[in-house]
Amino acid sequence: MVENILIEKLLQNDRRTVARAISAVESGSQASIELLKELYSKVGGAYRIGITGPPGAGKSTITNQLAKYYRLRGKTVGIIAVDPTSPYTGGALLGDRVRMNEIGQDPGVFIRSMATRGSLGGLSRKANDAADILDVAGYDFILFETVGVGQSELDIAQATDTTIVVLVPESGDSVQAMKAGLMEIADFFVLNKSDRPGSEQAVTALKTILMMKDHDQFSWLPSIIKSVAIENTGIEEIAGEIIKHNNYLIKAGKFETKRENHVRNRIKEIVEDQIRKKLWSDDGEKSLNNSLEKVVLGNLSPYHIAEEIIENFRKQL
Ligand SMILES: Nc1nc2c(ncn2[C@@H]2O[C@H](COP(=O)(O)OP(=O)(O)O)[C@@H](O)[C@H]2O)c(=O)[nH]1
Ligand SMILES: [Mg+2]
Repeated sequence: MVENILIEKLLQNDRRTVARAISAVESGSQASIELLKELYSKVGGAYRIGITGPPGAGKSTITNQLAKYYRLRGKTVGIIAVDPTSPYTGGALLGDRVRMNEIGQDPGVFIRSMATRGSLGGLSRKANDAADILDVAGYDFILFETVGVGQSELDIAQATDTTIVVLVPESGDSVQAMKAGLMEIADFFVLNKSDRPGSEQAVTALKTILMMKDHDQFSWLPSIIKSVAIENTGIEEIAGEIIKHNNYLIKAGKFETKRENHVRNRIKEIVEDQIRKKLWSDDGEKSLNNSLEKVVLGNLSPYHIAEEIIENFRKQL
């Protein structure tokens, strides 16, 4: 049983409790799993937005501006930055401390950075668990900033209600994005740094690629919004497009199915994580080491050993 007082404090958005709960879910402790189980009936109020794209495209700047935009309208914002180079440290945006401090010290904003390096998988589980904590604490919007490289980062950005892909006018950016799988996950695009030359050409190139995708009159066609995030230009349009996309999901009856799909993926991930953990516990590693000799001596193939390990694991269950 999880202490009621802890849940009470989370529901009241007690900052220290929220921070501690997020650290706990990051560790993946059994206690945190019990907490997440108990909280789940209260999850679902927050609108989740993924902001992804290549390094340096302006994701942090857009996240920052969008958070300020929502704050000015009385909404609260949780930010989960899954970006090793993300300049949110201690609630401050490096090189831009003043601006970030404004939102970093705002009690209506909660910023959490998550390390990607050195984390032994489970990144997407951790990000989603942390978002559940923020959701229960009552944040209206949860913004996930992730670099659009690497499968788990794409997974995180996609496991949201609306996914925004941020690109810049540099030639070939949209081709790179296509290769990185960003085209498939975008609900809409933001062409940031539109103060730079080539932004019109970049929009045209992007449109051409988008029109090549299968679509009919019922499809949601991702639009392209130009922004200059450092000047706060285009932020209102981004917020507007998020609402438009949300309305589309609801009208088309896709909102619930989208969330159901995310839950399905999450369950799979939890099951796989836990099986992997159990499988390669001390005993699993030991029996693998013992069996290796048989492969080295040439008696058995890796497939033989794998079958043996699976059979032993099955017996343990
Ligand atoms: N010229 C220009 N620079 C920008 C714009 N938006 C962000 N930047 C700058 O681009 C750099 C990278 O931005 P950041 O938000 O950290 O990118 P991220 O790596 O995608 O999170 C920073 O120096 C920003 O100040 C923009 O619209 N125009
Ligand atoms: Mg960043």
